[in-house]
Amino acid sequence: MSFPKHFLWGGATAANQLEGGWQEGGRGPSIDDALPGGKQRLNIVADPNFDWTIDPSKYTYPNHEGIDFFHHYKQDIALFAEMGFKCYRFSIAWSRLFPQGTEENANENGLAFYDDVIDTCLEHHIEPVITLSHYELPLNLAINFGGWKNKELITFFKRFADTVIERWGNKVKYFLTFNEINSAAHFPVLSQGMVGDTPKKAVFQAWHNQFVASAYAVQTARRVNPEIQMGNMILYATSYAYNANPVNQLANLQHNQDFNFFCADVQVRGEYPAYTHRYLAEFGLTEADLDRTPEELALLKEYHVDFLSFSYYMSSATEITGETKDTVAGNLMGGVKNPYLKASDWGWQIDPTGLRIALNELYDRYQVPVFVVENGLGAHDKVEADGRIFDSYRIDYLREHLKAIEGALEDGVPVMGYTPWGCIDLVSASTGEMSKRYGFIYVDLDDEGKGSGARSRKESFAWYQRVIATNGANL
Ligand code: BGP
Repeated sequence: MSFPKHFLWGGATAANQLEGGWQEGGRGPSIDDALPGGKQRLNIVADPNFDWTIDPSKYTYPNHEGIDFFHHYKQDIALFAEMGFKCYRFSIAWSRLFPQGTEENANENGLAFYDDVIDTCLEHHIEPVITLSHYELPLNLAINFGGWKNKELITFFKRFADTVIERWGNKVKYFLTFNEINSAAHFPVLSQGMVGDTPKKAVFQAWHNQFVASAYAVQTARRVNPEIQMGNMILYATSYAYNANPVNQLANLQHNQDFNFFCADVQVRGEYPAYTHRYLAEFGLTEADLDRTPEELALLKEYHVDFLSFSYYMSSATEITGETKDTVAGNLMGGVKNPYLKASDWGWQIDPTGLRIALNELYDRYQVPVFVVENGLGAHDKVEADGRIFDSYRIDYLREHLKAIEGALEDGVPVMGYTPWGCIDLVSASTGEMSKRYGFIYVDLDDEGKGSGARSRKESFAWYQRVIATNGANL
């Protein structure tokens, strides 16, 4: 079966990882500006002494400088158009519109920037797909409000989301509320703005507050323009039981409930799943430990999302019986090593078949359209003496994952589109490195921010251009 006629081919980025211009146009600092780059980046999750003060003099490249999209967006969007993008997924930096997160009115300079980004997309017939919040809470809301565990953030987010949807909801049809909302199970710092040894109770409360905030955004979209399609966004890593031992099968089922499904169950179905009490109990908590009002629960029920979007990079395996000690070095979610899979240079296990399984599992469970809004291979690219970049490994990775999507379409899953991650090289979320590259477009910057910043087309650029031009017939 071929890809549907209006399949949304495109690419995905996030403001904090590419925009730069971090002190321009009245933008305030976000949590990402204060995070260290390099290997220690996510270790701060467990560091109770992490010094999270607003001190721009100590910010190190590259989190806040990105690839300077702020000054190159016209050129970059033109390159996306040259590849034939039908859509472009990007995020709005909350602190560009509300520098401290608490202001009553949005910053006009920030609005003007996104006016132009959106109009530039539309001039190129590229449909914007906007992520409202992608790992860049205004720093003030983390330091002085304690991040998402604080219910006041619902009000601040509502103001931000209302501003975005009211301003652009007649030009933009697709919005996602929170990027990889479930990733807080592992990294509450990025998606919930909470550092130190975060108690699980805070993570669950923060999730609840984000669910409510997300439902408010859906409510606003319904009011502004009924044509708008609202999506949630989860990190999905297909998970297998390591073997046929029923104990491992049960552990895997519960892992899937807790990690892959919990947030989506609330955001798509509109209510907490039956296993919530079991999940909470794993951490010594009960449902009474959460502050959830009847009005909030009614809001979740009424304003659930229209479609489900997810990132897919890897699969994992569950084994609790101690039959193997082989863990996967670097796999983002840990787990044991799957002997049937190879891994990327960062240890992420590559599994295209797992994407077909993911699409089926998600559609079977939710019965709403699904959108693959991130996928890709982080790799070290080599620039040849003549400036060319041969990234056949990236083409192979993407081709196999597209075949998996084709398979899922054959299975009857309504897949809306495909936006590979980091369609232009940008800063890595987990490591803060520039040298972990995903793009079709190379950006001449290294891990210290040295380089010309010039853009060039990799081998994969022409490949993806052909894929889109043939609507996936020629992979
Ligand atoms: C997802 C995030 C992105 C992104 C991507 C690749 O988890 O939504 O922001 O960066 O993963 O991860 P990394 O940059 O760590 O390689």
